[in-house]
Amino acid sequence: MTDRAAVKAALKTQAVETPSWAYGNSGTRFKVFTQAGVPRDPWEKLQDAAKVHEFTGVAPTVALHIPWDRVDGHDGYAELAKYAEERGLRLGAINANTFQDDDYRLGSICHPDAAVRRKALDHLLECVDIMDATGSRDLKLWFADGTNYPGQDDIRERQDRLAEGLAEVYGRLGEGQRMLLEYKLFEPAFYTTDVPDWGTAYAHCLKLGPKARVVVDTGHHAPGTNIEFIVATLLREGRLGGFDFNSRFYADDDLMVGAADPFQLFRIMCEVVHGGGFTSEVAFMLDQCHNIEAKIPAIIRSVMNVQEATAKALSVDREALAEAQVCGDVLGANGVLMDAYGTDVRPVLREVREEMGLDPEPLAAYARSGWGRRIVAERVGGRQAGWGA
Ligand code: AOS
Ligand code: ZN
Ligand code: ZN
Repeated sequence: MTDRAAVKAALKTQAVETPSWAYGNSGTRFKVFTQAGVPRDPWEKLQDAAKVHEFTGVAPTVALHIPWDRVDGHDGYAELAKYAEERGLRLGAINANTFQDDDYRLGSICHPDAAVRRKALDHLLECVDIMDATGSRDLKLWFADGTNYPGQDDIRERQDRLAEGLAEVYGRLGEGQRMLLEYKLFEPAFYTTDVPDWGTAYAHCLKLGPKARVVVDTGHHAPGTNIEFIVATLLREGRLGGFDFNSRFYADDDLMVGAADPFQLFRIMCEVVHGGGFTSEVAFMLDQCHNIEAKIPAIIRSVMNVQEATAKALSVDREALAEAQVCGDVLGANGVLMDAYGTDVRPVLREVREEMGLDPEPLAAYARSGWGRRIVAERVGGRQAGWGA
């Protein structure tokens, strides 16, 4: 049997990092459906993120994206960090962007032109400078680098350029800072992606050193991939840096995590809990684009979905499971896991929220707060909220 008090205690330690870009307008390459009241700058993004944390109690950090969240110089980022702290938040991972400049048409740190590689590396080094100012632990690197046609570039030489660039940035990391390397099977490159899978990311991290870890974005695999196997293996090797949680039906859809396949999310969290990954060493980040749904409630829903999968994973009767596994009791072992998955954990999560001094129903509480109406009135009404509001 599992200890209810222990499950609740663990749930109270949970921390889910929300991404700044999930609060703003975003969409697909076909259309961005803009929404009234979305943040106009990083300061307003933090105002909205503070609401997610206020009503969930487990979303204390916000990932930034450079240049989307660029502010003026070192002092500006220190001001942003202070603004976050005044709202009960901390700034989280710094996400680099080497995929939107025209110069990056043929890649960034894997580009055949050394001058373009230099430009990309200088941006990555700037992101580490920003981490110094914000106190962030993690530099998150996702490279759109790749090729669209056989013969376009040398696959091996691109790996050499990647290794050389990562090594330079790794050497810049300060005490307590980490590099999180994120892989993605395809998109926007369609023939080769220079960091396409967990094996490539893992191999580069091994060469770099202990500060380099892998990020598992749950939308970045071929359909049917056993993601929990990757999670178990990276945890076992001490190289799981974190997650970019979202869900997908077909590709990197960036939908609300748990919305497409809650059973897969449960299986992933089972390996996290079983592998000792339910600690601050693993960053539980969201990476989502809420194109048609209201943003703040969608992020609250995502956080709640991660909590529910975690609560179910914590409810697995590990003794009974191990016993059944050792005996080769296939149905018995599967039954133990399915019993946990079938457990309605909403009551225990309501208790946890009440014990944390929160409303047991975050979405209803947020709706009653009127924040959604207020930001439309304030931000659409033209008052430049900006920082210090
Ligand atoms: C892109 O598909 C990746 O998921 C990135 O992690 C993410 O979208 C990006 O970091 C946002 O800047
Ligand atoms: Zn991602
Ligand atoms: Zn993605």
